[in-house]
Amino acid sequence: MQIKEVRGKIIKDSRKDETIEVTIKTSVGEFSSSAPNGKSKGKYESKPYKKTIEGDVKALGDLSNYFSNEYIEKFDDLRRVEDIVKGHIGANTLFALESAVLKAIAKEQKKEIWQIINPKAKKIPQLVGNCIGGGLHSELINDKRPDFQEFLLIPKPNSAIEGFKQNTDAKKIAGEILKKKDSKFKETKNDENAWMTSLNEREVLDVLSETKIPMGLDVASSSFYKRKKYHYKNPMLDRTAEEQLMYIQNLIKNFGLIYVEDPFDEEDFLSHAKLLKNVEGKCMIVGDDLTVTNYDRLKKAIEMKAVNALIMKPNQNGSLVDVKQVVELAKEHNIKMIFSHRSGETMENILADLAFGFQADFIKCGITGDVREAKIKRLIEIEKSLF
Ligand code: 2PG
Ligand code: MG
Repeated sequence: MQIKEVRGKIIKDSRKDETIEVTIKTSVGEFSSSAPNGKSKGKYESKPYKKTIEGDVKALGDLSNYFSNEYIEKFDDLRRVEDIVKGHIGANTLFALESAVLKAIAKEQKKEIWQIINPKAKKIPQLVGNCIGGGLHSELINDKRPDFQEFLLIPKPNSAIEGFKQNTDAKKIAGEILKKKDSKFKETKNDENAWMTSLNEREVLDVLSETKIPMGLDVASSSFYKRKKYHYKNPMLDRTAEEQLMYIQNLIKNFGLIYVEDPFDEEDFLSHAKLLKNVEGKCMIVGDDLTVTNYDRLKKAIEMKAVNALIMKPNQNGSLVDVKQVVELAKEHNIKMIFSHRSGETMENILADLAFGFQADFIKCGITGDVREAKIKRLIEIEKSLF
């Protein structure tokens, strides 16, 4: 397959922020892909654009003719695309470009995208669904919201289709309970289509417990960590790292949590390690802002025994070649992998192929809403094609 032309276009994501869509014209047709946008971003993520989104669109146009001599037929050939564009564009643009290239390779080979990554993939990742939200993704309701960003449901059914059903049913139930318990509840949804509430984190966990589905948290704690303290607003109190450790440990025990993402600030590998030591075997301690889909950050987290699970957000890095290396490192060290959406999403559904192709343990992509369901539906389609 040869790339004859590359162009970028500015589109809007689900939050109405600008993002990039890349289209390539190839010997086997035209293919487009778009990148999502984060809001609670890790400090160490790659920059989404070299300088500006307009600058990246222009750079793609300028480089458009440079691809025509390359013959691209397998995943590792993405390296040759990177030789041409790296240094000229940012992570969002690179991710969208490489995704479009994977679509073209799959088309030429009459295969699915996941087969280009691993034709022997078998295991369907388990769903992680954001049911109730707080933090940076949610508005204040009567001046209140939970300080934690995401309250997650992690059903353990035999199939993606059944997991999706369990999550959507449970989300409805959670909405009914919120209506009774939260006098300010207005049935509004946040950036990721999760319920918004004025309740605090323990009250929300009480609500979710009633669904009987295993629960998790994305604390996204870097977003409320300043001057060595975690500043809670609901209720108003500050916790030191030591107090945060005890608190999170108590929540894991009392609510039987099986998953906690970013419980400590993105610089604090040591507190993660202390927590993991105490809950190992019971709970996944998940790096997101801590590890930012970056090989060196994951290596450090492994050396310090800071995490036993890892968020993989391809656009935190940009390069799918690097993503593959991070996947291999995680597998080598038995680190569970969660491929994840961003809070600002598009209808792009390649996340499901990446999660399945790389044989992730989980896929985190919300529960309802068109941009979230696009990924789940693609996963269900893959599942059906296996039988
Ligand atoms: C997260 C993500 C997705 P954002 O923190 O895990 O839920 O949020 O895309 O805003 O970084
Ligand atoms: Mg996160």
